[in-house]
Amino acid sequence: MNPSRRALAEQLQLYFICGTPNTKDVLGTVETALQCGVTCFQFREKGKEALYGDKKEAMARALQTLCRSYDVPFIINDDVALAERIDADGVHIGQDDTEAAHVRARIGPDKWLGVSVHTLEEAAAAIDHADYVGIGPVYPTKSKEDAGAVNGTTLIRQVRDMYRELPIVGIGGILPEHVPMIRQDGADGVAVISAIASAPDVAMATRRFACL
Ligand code: 3NM
Repeated sequence: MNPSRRALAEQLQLYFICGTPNTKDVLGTVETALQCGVTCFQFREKGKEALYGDKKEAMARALQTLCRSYDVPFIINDDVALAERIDADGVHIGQDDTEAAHVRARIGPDKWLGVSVHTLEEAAAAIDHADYVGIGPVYPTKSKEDAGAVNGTTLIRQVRDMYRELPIVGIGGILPEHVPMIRQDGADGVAVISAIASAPDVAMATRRFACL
């Protein structure tokens, strides 16, 4: 694997995703998670109680400042304009969001672009533009209303077999005990919302992932 891809893959080991709909205290939750070993963070502000406009931007900036102080990449879900405005480290998009080629053209070669894929065809379409792909849902999830069919680690294995150097994160319903198998089947890391954001003890939950 080339060095920059290797570095990116290592940075994806424990990828925490969170927004205001996922916890009452986003800033406190994210700071604790950063202290306890999160290696990448995505601000995903989606759902009924999501912030918009100035409030969303203020929250993004506060989270970005936190991530910077822990030297952890700060990625924004879907909102390319916000990512550009605040100079985020990258953008993550799903299949229903703006097309990967278009986002890459906007953000340039130096920012990270992550794409969620749910089939081999989607993976094949993403690889020309994406720095990494998120593959899921590995297990059932309550955090994404329109999540597709659960595919376990089958698709991760297939994508890894076809694209040896592509950084991959597994996503969807992942708990610490799942991590060894997901890695063994080809993912570089795991992306997690509820197992950290909804944990009664965020520090302990994050450490359980981080020590794997
Ligand atoms: N994307 P949790 S599953 C944001 O399959 C997201 O692409 C998915 O949250 C996909 O860790 C998912 O709480 C939700 O299950 C992940």
